[in-house]
Amino acid sequence: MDGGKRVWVPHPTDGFKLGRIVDIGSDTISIEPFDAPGTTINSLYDRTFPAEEYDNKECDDNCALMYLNEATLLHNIKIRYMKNMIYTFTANILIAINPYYEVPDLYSSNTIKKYQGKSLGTLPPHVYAIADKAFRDMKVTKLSQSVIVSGESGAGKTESTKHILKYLTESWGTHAGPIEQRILESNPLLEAFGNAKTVRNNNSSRFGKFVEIHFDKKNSVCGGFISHYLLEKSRICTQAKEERNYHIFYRLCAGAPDDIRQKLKLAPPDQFLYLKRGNTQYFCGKKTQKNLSDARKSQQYLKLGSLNDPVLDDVNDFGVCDAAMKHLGFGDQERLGIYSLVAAILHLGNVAFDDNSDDAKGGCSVSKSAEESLTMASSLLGVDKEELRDSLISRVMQATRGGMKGTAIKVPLKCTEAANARDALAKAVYSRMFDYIVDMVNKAIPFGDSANYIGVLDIAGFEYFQVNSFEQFCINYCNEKLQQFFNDRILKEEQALYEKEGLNVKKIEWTDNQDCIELIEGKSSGIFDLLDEESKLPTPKYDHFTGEVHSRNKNHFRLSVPRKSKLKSHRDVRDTEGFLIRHFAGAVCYHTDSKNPLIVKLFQGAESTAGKLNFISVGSKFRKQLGMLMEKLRSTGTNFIRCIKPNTKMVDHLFEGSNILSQLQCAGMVSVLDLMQQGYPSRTQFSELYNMYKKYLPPELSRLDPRLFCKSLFKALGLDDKDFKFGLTKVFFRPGKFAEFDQIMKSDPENLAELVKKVKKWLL
Ligand code: AD9
Ligand code: MG
Repeated sequence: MDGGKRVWVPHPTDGFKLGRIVDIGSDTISIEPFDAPGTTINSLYDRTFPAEEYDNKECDDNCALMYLNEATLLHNIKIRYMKNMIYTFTANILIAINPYYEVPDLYSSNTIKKYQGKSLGTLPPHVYAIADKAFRDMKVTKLSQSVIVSGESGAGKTESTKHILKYLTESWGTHAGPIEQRILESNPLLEAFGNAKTVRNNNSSRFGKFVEIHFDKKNSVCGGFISHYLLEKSRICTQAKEERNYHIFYRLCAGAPDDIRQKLKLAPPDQFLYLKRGNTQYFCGKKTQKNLSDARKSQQYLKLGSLNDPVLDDVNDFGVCDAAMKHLGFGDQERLGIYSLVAAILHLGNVAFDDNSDDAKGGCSVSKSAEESLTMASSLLGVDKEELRDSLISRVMQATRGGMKGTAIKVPLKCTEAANARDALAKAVYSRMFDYIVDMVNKAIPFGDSANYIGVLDIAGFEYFQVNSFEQFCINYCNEKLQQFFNDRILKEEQALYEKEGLNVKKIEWTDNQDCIELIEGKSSGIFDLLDEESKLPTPKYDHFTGEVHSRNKNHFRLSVPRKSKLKSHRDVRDTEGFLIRHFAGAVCYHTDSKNPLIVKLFQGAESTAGKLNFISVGSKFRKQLGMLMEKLRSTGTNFIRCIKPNTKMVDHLFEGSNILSQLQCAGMVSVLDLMQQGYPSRTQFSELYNMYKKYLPPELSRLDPRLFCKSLFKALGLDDKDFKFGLTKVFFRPGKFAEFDQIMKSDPENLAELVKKVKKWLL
């Protein structure tokens, strides 16, 4: 770091700002930013990064940069993004920025053809390049492959996943044969039931999925299979402000044919309580006062429910979803059955209760005005109306006498308890229906003689909100596991490769998150086990559970008491309202208080068998599912795609640097660069290098053995020994050095002739 040198310094919104060093202090460096001459910024040494020589130079692979650091990474993807190059490699990892518009010709059939059979790096970075690599690796190694697509909500995971599936099925299917068609058609169907409009994404997936495309011995598509994870259940009953329930509800209300509409007593969305918790007004268009009143006047309900997003067309989308179901073999009766359940949930949501204040027994009853809703709900669910009423307003308790089970007695419920019971029923019905639909889709996709598969994982990234509950806890736990897997595969394997090739590079450290995973899934004092233990107590309590989490994990680096409720004394653990976990991507406070009870969520997973409550917690189920998924991932070759959301406005060509930087940090990209900066990020097989350049050289030199050829070439070029290392099968370059070498090789013929002479001389 010398005076006058171009450097990047941290900037609150852009991420980094470019400037020139004007003074070097003992703790900080003073920089004069290029866009504000005459001013200076003081920056810490370890947050100031050397900049590339030219502002507008960009490269396909971040590893080819002269300086590998978070600032040059951010800058490289920025200039590429602004030129519509949304994909960039970092070695084999693909970074994909959501363009928020259709980039011309990016996904055409011609483009698909172009990428078939091409080695990574020979064509511009693309999601197809990763799909093709997975396919080629599967073919060569006979090992199943997975593609892990990650990123925050709206970053483009689901779109990337669809492009991979299309690439694979279009390239190696039987050309729009029934298998491929069904695999692709499962998307609109699952999205109708599992996606919703949120403030972050108009089509946000509220479940995770792992889609496998199976190939036979001849490497043709022969089947598919979908596993799904963690459907968000809270959305079925309430939505945050400006958010919607699952698409299917609005689509059914808006697009169902008249006979179905009458049979199911469907009404405009604003007549159903479950559909309007997040919204005050339903209409299309800008939210001006005039529009609001016009919408109310015209009573355009069928287009309603799309909030201020004119892109969503519920009428049309109902047709698309219905057609997808038909193609997947859902008959008229099956489809009607599913729509009936959807409508049943809507009517159930309108069942309101009144407290029986004058009744000595207490309890509540279904409001008079809600009788019709109860009738519709029970008839569509196919249960007796009185039985449904009973199950909502009372619960059955087994009395015990002297340790023996006595008779069952009915305990009346209060209004709020009855409403909870109603919501729990709605969620249980919906989530089971979702399971059923995925099962049906899997049955509809043939599954021939599979030799291997390529699986694509599209699962929510690390997230935190103002209030974080069990759903965020599970998602973030999953992301901890995936991060560890990423570290294992990329960082450990990189070092293992150096070792295998005998490079003698010193060990590089990275932050291991095993301790955080242990805190969550560890035996007996881990949070999941404590949750299960709590559920087995006669009267589980959220505050007792929270207290246990803290007292059983005292002084754990990853765990704290949320600041608001710092304990007055160490014995006073009961005061806590939750816990704070330091995840790899940031600290998140999970609430376990009564407004957002972890325990209540736990009991949603309770299954009643033979009169006995048998608690299979949502947590245990997810933990088991995730364990199986990790097992699968470990047994496959892996490819990573890191999706980046460019801005929170969801518009094209707007690069919010600081937000993007933190996404790159969360995705582990910065640690990868640190590793690469200390190591040898560019590498090629001797034979590949030889093939690449032999055409520039005369026959007597191209006859050499590839390793000798490379050695003599490097000597002749006078490359600095520090810039490269010869391994057993590959030559490795320090950051930026391969590009320099390539430039020399491809420079003018006179140079080359001179070079040939030198190589010959060196060989003699
Ligand atoms: V969530 O976690 O499910 O909320 P995703 O899946 O990461 O999220 P999604 O793929 O749904 O995001 O992308 C959000 C929107 O961005 C899409 O609906 C498109 O409008 C837009 N998008 C994403 N990728 C592309 C793309 N490659 N080209 C054009 C895109 N538009
Ligand atoms: Mg998605």
